[in-house]
Amino acid sequence: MRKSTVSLVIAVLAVLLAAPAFAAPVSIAIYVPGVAAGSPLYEQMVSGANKVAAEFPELTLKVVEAGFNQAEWPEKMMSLAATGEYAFILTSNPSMPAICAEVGKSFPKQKFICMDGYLAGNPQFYTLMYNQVEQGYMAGYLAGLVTKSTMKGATPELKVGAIVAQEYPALTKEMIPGYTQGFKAVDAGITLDYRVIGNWWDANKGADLANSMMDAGVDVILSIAGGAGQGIIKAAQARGRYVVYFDSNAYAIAPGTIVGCATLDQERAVYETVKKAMQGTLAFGKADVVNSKAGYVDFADKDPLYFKNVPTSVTAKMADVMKKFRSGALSLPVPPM
Ligand code: RBF
Repeated sequence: MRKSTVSLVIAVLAVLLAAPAFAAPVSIAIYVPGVAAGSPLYEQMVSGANKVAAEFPELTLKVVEAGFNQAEWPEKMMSLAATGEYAFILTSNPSMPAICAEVGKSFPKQKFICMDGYLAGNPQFYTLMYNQVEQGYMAGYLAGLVTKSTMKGATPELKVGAIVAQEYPALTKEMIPGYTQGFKAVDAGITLDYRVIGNWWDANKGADLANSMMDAGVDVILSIAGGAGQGIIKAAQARGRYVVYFDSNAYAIAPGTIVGCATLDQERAVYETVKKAMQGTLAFGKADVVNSKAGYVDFADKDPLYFKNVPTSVTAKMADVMKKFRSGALSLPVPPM
């Protein structure tokens, strides 16, 4: 072979070997504790991981929906880990680190990525938690402004609502105290009507609770209820009252009814985290907490369905608060969990 041919062959081989298509296959399981549809953080988890898969041809994703029976979650997680097929198991919600840690004892080589959860110092784990005191405050401040406003659906009573699916520490120690701090910052005389559905799927019960609150004069309701939130939104829509939504930008579901969305950028967090895992640079053992200054906790105020349906008397005051959150001039501590 001529020397030039040899160097050509070497060059071609080098390119082929470096090409990502030749990298060893990697599988990641996405364990959805519930169902993805209608649960904003789960939908964002799947879409964030899909974005990484689009960049890494060697990556295969398997989505497993564990359903609403929480008693079955540990066993379902156990069978997933037992396959030994997944380089990483990705999941999301504050109850998952404890469940995975138990399973992880039986499978010490299994790595877990738990979004929307917290567990520090376990080398099998990377976790990322959002500052939901800040998220709650944003929702509460908006709700406070709405209940005091001259908006068509605003009642004379200074009462705001919150309907939640289930109680857990991130909700009772972060979200609800943040929400309360937010509406109290508008007017200390505003009171909270707070109800618990008992599950993440019963839209009828969500609607019943919303109606009973509205009968009592509540004009704006924070919904943290996954799929059951659809019932809350429909009930508010039917009576011309308002909903503040959590986690995703959802104005389009009910324009004019959903008057604010306090968002988490879980899609970005998952994208960045899974990409690092693929590149071998994810810091296992670490537990990150991200806030609004870093852009992971935010309020969706650039959507025309917000600023066209909510009067400037409200949006202007909300904008002042958001300016402070985004610059870091206002930041709220997360209590120990
Ligand atoms: N959020 C959902 O949107 N859908 C769910 O099915 C759901 N299930 C949950 C189950 C448990 C045990 C816990 C602790 C949280 C769950 N979440 C669910 C809530 C979610 O993780 C997050 O806290 C809220 O969406 C507020 O950001």
